[in-house]
Amino acid sequence: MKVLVLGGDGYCGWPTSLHLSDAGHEVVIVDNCVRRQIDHELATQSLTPITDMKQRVKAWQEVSGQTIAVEFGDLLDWEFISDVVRRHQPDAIVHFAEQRAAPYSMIDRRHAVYTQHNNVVGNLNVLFAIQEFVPECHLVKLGTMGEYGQPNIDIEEGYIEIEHNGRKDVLPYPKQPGSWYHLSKVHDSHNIAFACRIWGMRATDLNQGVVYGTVTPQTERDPRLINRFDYEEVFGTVLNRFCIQAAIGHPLTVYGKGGQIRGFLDIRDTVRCIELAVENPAEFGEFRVFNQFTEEFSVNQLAEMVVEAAGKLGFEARIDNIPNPRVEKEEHYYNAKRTKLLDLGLQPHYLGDSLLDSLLNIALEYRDRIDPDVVMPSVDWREGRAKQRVHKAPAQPSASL
Ligand code: NAD
Ligand code: USQ
Repeated sequence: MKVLVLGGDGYCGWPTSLHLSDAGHEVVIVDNCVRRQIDHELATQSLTPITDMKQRVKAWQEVSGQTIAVEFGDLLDWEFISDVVRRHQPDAIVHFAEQRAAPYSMIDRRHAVYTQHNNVVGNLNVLFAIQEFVPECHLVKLGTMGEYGQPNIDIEEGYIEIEHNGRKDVLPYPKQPGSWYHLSKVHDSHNIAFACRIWGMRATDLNQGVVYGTVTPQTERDPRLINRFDYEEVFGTVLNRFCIQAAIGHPLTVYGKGGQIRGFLDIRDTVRCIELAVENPAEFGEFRVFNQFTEEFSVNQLAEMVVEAAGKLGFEARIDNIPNPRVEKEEHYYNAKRTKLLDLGLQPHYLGDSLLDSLLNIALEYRDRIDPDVVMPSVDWREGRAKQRVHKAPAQPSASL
């Protein structure tokens, strides 16, 4: 199949591009590399030394014999994205290309507006490009488990049957997102569902949990193929952060009581889930929703697992419950369904000793690249304006912001 990977230079998009290419698909990466600019804005860098896009695809061609084409450009630019879709005529479009950090969206008004503008308008352009140039194309869109929030009932996969005043219907599951970023994903989901209803488009919304790890069988094949690993307070996700904190002797930063439960998955499962969704497309007119995670953990559980794994490797890690910079439930019920990807054949990598060891070893290998000044959280959900080291303007300022 011919697959466009929007956001193919990012943390999930790069290993997915390699995985799909390795599986025999013709891959075209579309990216404006804004994530690399945001590293400059935040005065930080990936823990792992990533090479630029040109070197990455050249290295892949050398080790695999496969070509990955690259289109540099912005999804907000209609002329660009419509031209790319028209020329390539993809069978599937995998859409990762959004601003994905909840804290980034909470820095101040400009970052909130940037996030929602980038994500919602970029996604709308993709929908219109499919409708105009490739109406049979299957859209595989990355959503997030955080769209649902943490309700006091079981979370279903996208839809829930409701009985009200003696009548029943199957309706979209209620959404209670926890940041301007997570809200942008809800808006995307509504727009995609509407496009499926009015145009007969086919789409899969993958409500992904928090991803950890960095290595896949393809990225291991050459140092130039290494994937990014975010660890700082804005883009670093919790388990990756705990591993680098342990590696530099920084207390593990559990926010608040640490009873926050989330769905998690290994980056190797991310790439496999995308492959499963691409190779088993939704029906025309169907807005299909999968919950994409493999295990649930509380933040406290993860911190304790890292302390234990570090101890086995011979170094001491300790936990510090710091004031929670976010507004979120710290003790709550959580039980989310996740059967549809398993039914399609997903065989999860569960978080065990060997996986934690390998995460800690990566953190130790690159510990000299860790800047301790960007570890503690400084973006506060209650503030609504920047008061910390984060720079004043989003990476791609626009006159309208
Ligand atoms: P990332 O920031 O590493 O990658 C996103 C890529 O998209 C970057 O390379 C960036 O340059 C590109 N991009 C952003 N806006 C663009 C635009 N307007 N035009 C062209 N390119 C643009 O993020 P990631 O961690 O790889 O996440 C990918 C997707 O998966 C996101 O949509 C995110 O919401 C979702 N997701 C991620 C996680 C996670 O834990 N990382 C979990 C759940 C869902
Ligand atoms: N947390 C800590 N300490 C830390 C960092 C985080 O206790 O040092 C807590 C947070 O308060 C939160 C939980 O860990 O309760 C998860 O935070 P996170 O930063 O790992 O993940 P989150 O902000 O939810 O966002 C990430 C990705 C986002 C994706 C989302 C999936 O950045 O793109 O959508 O995970 S989900 O959480 O299922 O919505």
